[in-house]
Amino acid sequence: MTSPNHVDPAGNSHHASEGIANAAERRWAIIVVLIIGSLVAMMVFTGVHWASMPPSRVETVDVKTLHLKGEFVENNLGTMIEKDGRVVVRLIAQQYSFAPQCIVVPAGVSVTFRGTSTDAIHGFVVGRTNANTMLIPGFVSTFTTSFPKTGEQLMPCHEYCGTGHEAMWARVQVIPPDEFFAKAKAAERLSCVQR
Ligand SMILES: [Cu+2]
Repeated sequence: MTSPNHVDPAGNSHHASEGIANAAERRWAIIVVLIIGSLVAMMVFTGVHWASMPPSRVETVDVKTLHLKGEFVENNLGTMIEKDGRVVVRLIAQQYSFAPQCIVVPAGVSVTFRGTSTDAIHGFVVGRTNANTMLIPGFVSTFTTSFPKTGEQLMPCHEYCGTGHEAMWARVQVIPPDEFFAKAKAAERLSCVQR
């Protein structure tokens, strides 16, 4: 049964409730504009401050011939010193391991990582450092960082890639730069030492 009072005898309450609704709508509109404004401000700040850009320069690589020719053949993986003196680590992720399984890098020196995947989307993070990227089949992921402290770090896959995902990890040995460059003189490719 409907209430007999649904029409206000004074005729004013309709206007009053409309006023309350308008005020609430205006309040929420202001809150939404403030949220959007702060998100845009954050985007502008991070874009300018960290010089982050849209990924317009996308490097691609042919998954089918990855192991046969080019940059990511087996004997080109690992840490190397390029002709221009840069320290470059090349690695491949596949279900469910990294190649190489152990990476050696010098402490306090810029190191460029270049990696890709042969199958699913993988990723890695090195210990508690900011070395962190995704590895996507067909694309080359690259970043440059440096490791201030020596020691061994775990490098787990951090993108769920299948049933063996939790067992997918490698190690990163950060060694003193003089030790690193002495090793580098003796060999083309640097491998981890058993400690
Ligand atoms: Cu993985």
